[in-house]
Amino acid sequence: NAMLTWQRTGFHFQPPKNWMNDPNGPLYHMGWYHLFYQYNPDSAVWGNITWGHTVSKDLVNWYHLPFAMVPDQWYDINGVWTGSATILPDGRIVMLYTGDTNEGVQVQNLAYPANLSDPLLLDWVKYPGNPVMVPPPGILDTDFRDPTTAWAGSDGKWLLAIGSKVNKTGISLVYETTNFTSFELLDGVMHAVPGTGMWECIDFYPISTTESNGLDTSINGPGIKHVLKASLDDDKHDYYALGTYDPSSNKWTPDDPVLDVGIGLRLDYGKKYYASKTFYDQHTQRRLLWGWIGENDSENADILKGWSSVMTVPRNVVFDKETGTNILQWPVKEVEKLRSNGNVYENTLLEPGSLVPLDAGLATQLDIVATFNIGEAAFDAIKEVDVGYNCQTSSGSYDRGVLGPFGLLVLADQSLVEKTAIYFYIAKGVDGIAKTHFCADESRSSTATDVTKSIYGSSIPVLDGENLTMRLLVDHSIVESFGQGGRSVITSRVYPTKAIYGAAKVFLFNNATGINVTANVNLWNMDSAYLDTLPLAQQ
Ligand code: DQQ
Repeated sequence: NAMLTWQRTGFHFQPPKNWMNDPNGPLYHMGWYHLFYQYNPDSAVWGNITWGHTVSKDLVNWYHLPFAMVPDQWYDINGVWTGSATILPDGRIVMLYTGDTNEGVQVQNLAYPANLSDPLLLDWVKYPGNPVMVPPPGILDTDFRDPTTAWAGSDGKWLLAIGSKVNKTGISLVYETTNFTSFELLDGVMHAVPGTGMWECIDFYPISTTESNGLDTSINGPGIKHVLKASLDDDKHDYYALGTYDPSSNKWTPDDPVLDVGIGLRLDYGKKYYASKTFYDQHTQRRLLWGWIGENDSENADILKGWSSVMTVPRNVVFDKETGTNILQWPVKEVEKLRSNGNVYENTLLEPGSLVPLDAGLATQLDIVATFNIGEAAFDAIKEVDVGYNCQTSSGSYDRGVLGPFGLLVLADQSLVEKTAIYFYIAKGVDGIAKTHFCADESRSSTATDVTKSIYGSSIPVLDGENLTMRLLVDHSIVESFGQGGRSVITSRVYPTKAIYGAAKVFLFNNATGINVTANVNLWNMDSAYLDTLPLAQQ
């Protein structure tokens, strides 16, 4: 079926077939980036969880390797679940992961490469003394999972966090170890947020408030904040907050309690973005982020097409020095080498109600950067409008507001029966202060009926004098959209039936009634990345 085949991506990582979920244990070793992932070898739905393994030299082209770990021990026979890597100062690699035991208990296990001098890290040894951590008193057997990368504490001790919950309060437990075989639970919790439920896949790392390089997970001190991220099992979204970590009390405190973990900022406002994980790339001094993007189609469709889920393009994470309130996420610069046939559109005037086609050639794999300038006089004249605007409850790109929506339509067919809209929408308070929203409208992305189609997004910080700008990575059934340099990100999964192959088009649109918008666009076709087995010559 051509339509289903078309949905496979050209430059987003996917296994050759079957089910994938969380990214696991990302690391850089001897010239190779390693990514492990939750994988079902037998079908396109979750189960039999095994660690898939892939490597890349450039974060763009990926080689599929044999499984790193399979469920074959009593302590992981029901699944080799999510884990993280720690690289010790002497170069050893420690992998801690959750095992679902023969009795359905969640325990933490240790594994390590059999041969550290193998750049591909093909063989993994499970520590014979596993498990190394079992659920502590007061924690349910099914609420204890996903160890983080460890960071160095005092006196040669290592610390790591594990997500859990007590009643409906999401918590982060911290364990201490010297040898990664015996662990001690520290008193209290590093952080807890009532009402957020089970915290899966905690991610915890330092971020520099002054420099643009990433930091090794063990770094702390002046000019550093700590990001705490949890994946909320109850609502299946990833939330993060910026805060301060005090190792002496083992407490992390959010900068702003209103923007605490699970109630404040989302890592990605897409419907499907979950279980993300960063690692410190010591090779290029970057903090790189992977996220798992599930499907919005039906399980039947997944079985028919034989696969489910893709990974985001890896994103570089830095502190947003301009706002001071959020991180910035941006596709790693390596993906730009896939750009070809660049096209520039300068000062395209978009009057109210206008629609302008962009000549994008084969528009199924694209990188688009678009900047929008607003006619200032008209904008200033408008005092109060759409104060209560909210992407989720709006009619999306079809709205005709005074100051929005305007943006891009991608994966659109010529007659616009199908289209995915990424747009800005500006609201203004009585005080005349603008609040900008960055939204994705999938509601008309497909004529298929077994597909969830939503409108979502968030408000996005826009500083005085800034233009509105968005970058879109379009890749068949996925669109990653970065607003204002990555202050807010929205990943969409869409399933066009008409706007596929040569029929896929791109348009600029302005449905605002009260303003002219001038757009500047850079658009590139994206070549496909290599996503296959490792050629013999490379081994
Ligand atoms: N996926 C894993 C768990 C984790 C969940 C199991 C998050 O370890 O909590 O596949 O998606």
